[in-house]
Amino acid sequence: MIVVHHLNNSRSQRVLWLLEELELAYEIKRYQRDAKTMLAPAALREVHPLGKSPVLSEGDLTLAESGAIIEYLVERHGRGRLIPPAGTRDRLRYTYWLHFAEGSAMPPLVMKLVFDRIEKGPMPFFVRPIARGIANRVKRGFIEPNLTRQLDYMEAELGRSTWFAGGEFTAADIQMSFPVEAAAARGGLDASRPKLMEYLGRIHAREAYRRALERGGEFAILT
Ligand SMILES: N[C@@H](CCC(=O)N[C@@H](CS)C(=O)NCC(=O)O)C(=O)O
Repeated sequence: MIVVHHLNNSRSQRVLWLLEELELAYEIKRYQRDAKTMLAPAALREVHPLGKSPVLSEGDLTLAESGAIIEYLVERHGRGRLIPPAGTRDRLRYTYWLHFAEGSAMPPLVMKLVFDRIEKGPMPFFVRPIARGIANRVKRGFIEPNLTRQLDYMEAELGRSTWFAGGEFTAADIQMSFPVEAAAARGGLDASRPKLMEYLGRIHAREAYRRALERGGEFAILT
């Protein structure tokens, strides 16, 4: 049996969604973030040494990293669904976006979250101007220009095709959904980039996406 080690409000929502798209049977083992730190509980480290979500287990296999999990599920259980045919340009685009999501899109979004917290979080009054000054410089000089370039790029790519890897919905769209949702939540994505906003609308309208939300429970973008 496939078991998803599912942290509330997390990337493991994507794995539930893929499993729903593939209509596979699975169980959910739930973990709750610490209300103060928002970190995963220690129990998740008993499943995988890094204690991050998602983790998938099936028989004697334990697999972490959402991209690896998605590749595994599509290859092992997909029966050719949600992946462009091998050897095509769309297949290469599929691989590209599958990696881009966590390798390039997420890092500046996570950095934004961290530096927003430094800027706004509680701290001794005498440190505040220095901490805020540093956070501000990093955000303006590095994080925001990168986010803008990435959003412009993704917007242009969705001008080329309906989905990231071509005319058909693929598992790369499931992987890309998290950075696009995160960009809408805190990365400056708004109606000024209509292709990305329409893309989000198309994702939210999918039956399997809704079923995954029902099974997974609360879902808001945190990290
Ligand atoms: N690149 C990893 C990132 C995993 C990750 O950072 N997961 C977050 C949830 S979205 C997490 O477990 N956060 C809780 C913590 O760090 O304690 C993936 O795509 O699986």
